[in-house]
Amino acid sequence: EQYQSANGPGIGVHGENRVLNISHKASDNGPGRDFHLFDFSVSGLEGILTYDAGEDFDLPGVPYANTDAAFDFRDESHAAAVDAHYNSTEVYEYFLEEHDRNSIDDEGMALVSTVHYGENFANAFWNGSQMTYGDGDDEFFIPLSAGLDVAAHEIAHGVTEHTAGLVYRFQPGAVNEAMSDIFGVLVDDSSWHIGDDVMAPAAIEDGRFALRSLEDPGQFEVDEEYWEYGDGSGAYPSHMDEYYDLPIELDNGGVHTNSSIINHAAYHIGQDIGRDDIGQIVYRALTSYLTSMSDFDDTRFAFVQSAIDLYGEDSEQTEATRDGFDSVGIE
Ligand code: ASN
Ligand code: ZN
Repeated sequence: EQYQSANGPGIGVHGENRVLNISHKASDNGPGRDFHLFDFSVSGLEGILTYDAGEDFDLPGVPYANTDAAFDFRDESHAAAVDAHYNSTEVYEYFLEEHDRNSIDDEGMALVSTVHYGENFANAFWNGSQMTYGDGDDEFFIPLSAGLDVAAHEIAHGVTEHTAGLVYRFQPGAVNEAMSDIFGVLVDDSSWHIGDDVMAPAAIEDGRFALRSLEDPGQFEVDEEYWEYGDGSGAYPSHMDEYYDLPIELDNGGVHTNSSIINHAAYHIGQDIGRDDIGQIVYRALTSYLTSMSDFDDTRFAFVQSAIDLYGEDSEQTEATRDGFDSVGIE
């Protein structure tokens, strides 16, 4: 099938005006033709393709379509699709410009997203081949594609799968999660929080203005079911002293819980040397040193060795990396 590229305006979940790269089938050229959120404008990239699950669970669903090039206020449900499509481009550009990486596999594989996954589905995930976004439950989350950090987190899972291949359980799984959180914050503006654009008003009123914090993990609480496996505080851990000894049935052995310890080390390093340099160190660690079974100690080694490779043994970057891991009790 031949596609003809076009541009279309769109409005995001938070009302942002965006210009989208879209397309229509070359054979379908008359009025009322279907415009798809399919972007074939980037050379060397197979495409940025956004699909609609229509509140069902089939993936990828159908191409996200509209009979007008404008994905705007005339249909509010476009907003989640507009953001998924737009944010994929932003994350693609981050990896290309900062790390010379051409998409998830570094060979230009298509960035596929599906929106309107399930009904009131309050999560987003990478399923091994694509990103998937629920519309949120309005109690905790709004549509999850509204978060650039969420998109970066999910796409980074794809990058990790194609590089280190960290298994998704216990410490290697927590490192996997931390890689996604760290890239999540680095792609998205200047905050060190994950999910600050996708919380529902009710959650924000409750003080839950983000899902996780790399800066101060303990300001948020983990799932109550996990509390008895930690130090009793219920807080996300920021030090090995606060490690959650979770069984595999709970959060795959703490992948979203103990990840905060690595997250917090990265925050400390980033505070010392800046977001660009910590980004280079993390990317090199992920692509050159971490493997499927790397634990927290291996992660310290991978970060420190990457800092040495990039900046030298006696550099402030290497010193900051050692200090960052010291400060969370990974020594
Ligand atoms: N949003 C979660 C994540 O990407 C979904 C999951 O538990 N895999 O980590
Ligand atoms: Zn994740």
